[in-house]
Amino acid sequence: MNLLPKESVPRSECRLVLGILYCSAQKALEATLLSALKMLDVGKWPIFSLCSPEEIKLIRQACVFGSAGNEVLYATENDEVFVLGMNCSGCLGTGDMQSTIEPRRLDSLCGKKIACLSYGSGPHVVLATEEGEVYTWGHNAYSQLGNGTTNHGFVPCQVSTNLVNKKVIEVACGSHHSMVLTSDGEVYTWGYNNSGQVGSGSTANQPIPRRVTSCLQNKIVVNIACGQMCSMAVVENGEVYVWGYNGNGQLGLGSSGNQPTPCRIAALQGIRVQRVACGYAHTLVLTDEGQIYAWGANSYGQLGTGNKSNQSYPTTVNVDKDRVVEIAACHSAHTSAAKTQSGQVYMWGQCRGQSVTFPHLTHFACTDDVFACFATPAVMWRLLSVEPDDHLTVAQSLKKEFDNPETADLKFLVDGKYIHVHKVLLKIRCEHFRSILNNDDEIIEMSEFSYPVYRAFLEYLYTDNIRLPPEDAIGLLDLATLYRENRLKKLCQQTIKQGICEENAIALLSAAVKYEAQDLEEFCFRFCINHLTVVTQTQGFADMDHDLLKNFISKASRVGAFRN
Ligand SMILES: *[C@@H]1O[C@H](CO)[C@@H](O)[C@H](O)[C@H]1NC(C)=O
Ligand SMILES: *[C@@H]1O[C@H](CO)[C@@H](O)[C@H](O)[C@H]1NC(C)=O
Ligand SMILES: *[C@@H]1O[C@H](CO)[C@@H](O)[C@H](O)[C@H]1NC(C)=O
Ligand SMILES: *[C@@H]1O[C@H](CO)[C@@H](O)[C@H](O)[C@H]1NC(C)=O
Ligand SMILES: CC(=O)N[C@H]1CO[C@H](CO)[C@@H](O)[C@@H]1O
Repeated sequence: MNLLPKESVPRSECRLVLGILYCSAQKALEATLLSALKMLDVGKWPIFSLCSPEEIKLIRQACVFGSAGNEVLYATENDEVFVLGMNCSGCLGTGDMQSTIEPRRLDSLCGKKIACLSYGSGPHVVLATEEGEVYTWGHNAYSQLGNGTTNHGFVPCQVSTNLVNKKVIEVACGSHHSMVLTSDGEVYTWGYNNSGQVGSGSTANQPIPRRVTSCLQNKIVVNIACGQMCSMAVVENGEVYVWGYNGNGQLGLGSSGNQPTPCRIAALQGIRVQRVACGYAHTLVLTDEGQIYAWGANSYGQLGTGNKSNQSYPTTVNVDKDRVVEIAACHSAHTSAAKTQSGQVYMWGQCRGQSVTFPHLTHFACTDDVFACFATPAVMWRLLSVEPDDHLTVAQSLKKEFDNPETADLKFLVDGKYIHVHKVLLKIRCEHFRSILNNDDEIIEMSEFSYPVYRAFLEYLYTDNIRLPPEDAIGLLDLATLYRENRLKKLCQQTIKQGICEENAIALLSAAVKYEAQDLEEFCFRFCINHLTVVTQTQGFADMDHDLLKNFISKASRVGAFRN
């Protein structure tokens, strides 16, 4: 016999506590499910360990950058922009030279929705808003901020020269030069031009945005990328134009001479390219048939060709039988990554010090994680974003419609309160309603069950789940038995088991016996035996039905509860 004295809790309080516990658990679960739908997964980026889980929950866009992944800029769901980390060259845009271990708000960018962002090695940052405005800050020794000076920019400043009335939709940075693409397919560049990466035809640095013309003059550009000191543009018809540094064959022209102006990659004749991605000195393109071509430096196997010899011509990369849908590279790293249509993520090139010369299948779900875990430096190849997704699944839509008087065509009146439902849904979901509901029913009065029980039952038909405290679950178990809803019966039993306490154990046991729930009866019986001293002192025990009490004592005696 269990002789340990236990404090007994009055029945009503016990029920209240269980109800509260139950409700708060349910709320937490719902919040988790909801935020999982649109939460940014930054778990693999070490710098985010400086943010609290609450802060991380609010993040919708983020970019980790800098020479060692020690700087980050992020935007929250309220369009607030924060920065965190070292302050190299004022690249945090906070207006001072302070590094910060706590997120600091960039007031001047708050409320502007960020469309895209890129950064150089200085670092300098180039950001475009959804309105198409461009802001720059950070390192500026080569005029890479595009405002006509070479003073470092400690706060974000809008770049407007030559971009007035232009909507910028993509940005790309090399080590020290900047490039933007406008909605009408024009490309503008500025900054360091030691190798012709500005594409203007001279090696002087370019202090303000300058449209890249020559053979791009009449072309519509749809995608841009920068390597460390080179620039690339994909045009509407799938051709690729390249300019700048070419010492490792990264321009794919079959030569190693730098190009001061855009030049079409003739070797890709007949191949329609959709996207281009540049590593430090290598290039990847993705074709409209889901194939990858690579060229340029290959000292770390970043071309994925199986050896380490540089290639100055495009070479096919065999990733997977499946079609590739995304390629990833970053101007500061020698790492390459790709994602296939079925969601497989591959990586190759420099991977945590190793040289991986063939595409290697990873366990990651996105190419971003390859850069978080394997690239040197570990920085983002793009602005990481979650798409705001307000689509509701069929299940979520139905859940929302439960007890909605606006769309309902039937009400139940229970204990003087209405519950609004939809006939067709009840008929689809429940055999009982299929047989009893008539087309002209509008109100049905219900007196066999209490309001919480009947409401929980109807809600179950919309959600597959039950929400009620364990003692009401006894009533629901009764209902489920009557309506022959076996799954609901199981859920009730589960709820009751999870809610059993010394105060309610006898009541739950009696219910289990009454509704012939043998498994539950056994469970409640075991609980009573394990807490016999306290249970036998409860009101529930005093009120116990005579036959049930006899059975209980005889069964308890058989399991040895009264031995001493
Ligand atoms: C360019 O930016 C720098 C750094 O923010 C600033 O000092 C300078 O006044 C700006 N120049 C112009 C012409 O806007
Ligand atoms: C950029 O560099 C190229 C040569 O590499 C040079 O011919 C051109 O004039 C430079 N552009 C500007 C705007 O100075
Ligand atoms: C390939 O390019 C790399 C990267 O710049 C260079 O260091 C290396 O010497 C080149 N290899 C060959 C065989 O040319
Ligand atoms: C390296 O691989 C490429 C592509 O398969 C091939 O064309 C080239 O000949 C190889 N180089 C060496 C040195 O094996
Ligand atoms: C407070 C702090 O860390 N300041 C540093 C910011 O960065 C500059 C160089 O970019 C350093 O000189 C400062 O010491």
